[in-house]
Amino acid sequence: MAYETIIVEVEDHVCTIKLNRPDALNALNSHLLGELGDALTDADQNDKVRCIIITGSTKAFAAGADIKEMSEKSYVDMFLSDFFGREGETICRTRKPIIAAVAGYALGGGCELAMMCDFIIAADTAKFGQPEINLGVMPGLGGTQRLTRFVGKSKAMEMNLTGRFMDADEAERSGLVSRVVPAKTLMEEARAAADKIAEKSMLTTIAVKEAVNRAYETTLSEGLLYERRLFHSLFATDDQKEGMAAFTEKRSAQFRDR
Ligand code: CO8
Repeated sequence: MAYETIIVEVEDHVCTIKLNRPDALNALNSHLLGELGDALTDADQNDKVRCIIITGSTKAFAAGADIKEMSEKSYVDMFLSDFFGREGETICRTRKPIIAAVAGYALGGGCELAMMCDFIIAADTAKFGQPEINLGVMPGLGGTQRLTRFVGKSKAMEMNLTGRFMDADEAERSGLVSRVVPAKTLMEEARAAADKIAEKSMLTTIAVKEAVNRAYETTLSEGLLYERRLFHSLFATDDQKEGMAAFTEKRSAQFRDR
């Protein structure tokens, strides 16, 4: 499909989606988020794709929701259109793993988009922030909720109340990103992680993603039970037999998603 605000490439088993509004530092407007949702839905339905990477440019992953698109909207416009509600849900409904490869600014909706992905690999140039307060608004896609779960109340509160940016090292120390890599190797590192994920059984990949995400939605005892039941269910699969046989026979497993 031809897109105007993103570039989508499927190579081997990895779908890379590059946000592409360079003149606006990849600001997220309705058109871009609509295209991103379509691309994620396609990737989820494409049997060839086993992992997805979302990235931006070297200067900006995304500098937030598009302020120019929002500035003249009224409360009624925002409420009746449920502004960005559906788009956010489409991203979070994606079943295949999504890696955010972040260089430069990930601000406002950009930081929130990165947090909707399954994990974030940051370039050493990355800067995260929720500067909405400077615009007389507040986050609307998870900046007060997901950020608090990632980095704890104190840092989330400070970032949201002051608009202070967090650099890549602080983001790694605080648990916002899984690791920091030199900017020039960002895509290589993200691709290597995606290739590793692509080797696994899709059955286990999706089960792991669902179980980790469940940790944010439920109590520990319910989460542990959910995890254990999923673990038990994997013994109904050929891939469990293959994975354990391959270990015993000292060879690589050949998973078939069955
Ligand atoms: N929206 C629209 N345009 C933008 C945005 C943005 N968020 N960010 C940058 N741009 C544009 C600039 O207007 C400029 O365009 P032009 O040349 O036509 O004036 C171009 O990108 C380059 O930007 P700068 O010249 O400002 O570049 P600098 O390197 O000087 O500064 C910054 C980079 C620091 C990133 C600066 O651009 C900036 O502060 N941007 C805004 C950051 C921000 O406030 N983000 C939060 C936006 S609000 C939000 O995300 C809410 C999300 C919740 C929505 C959910 C609803 C339910």
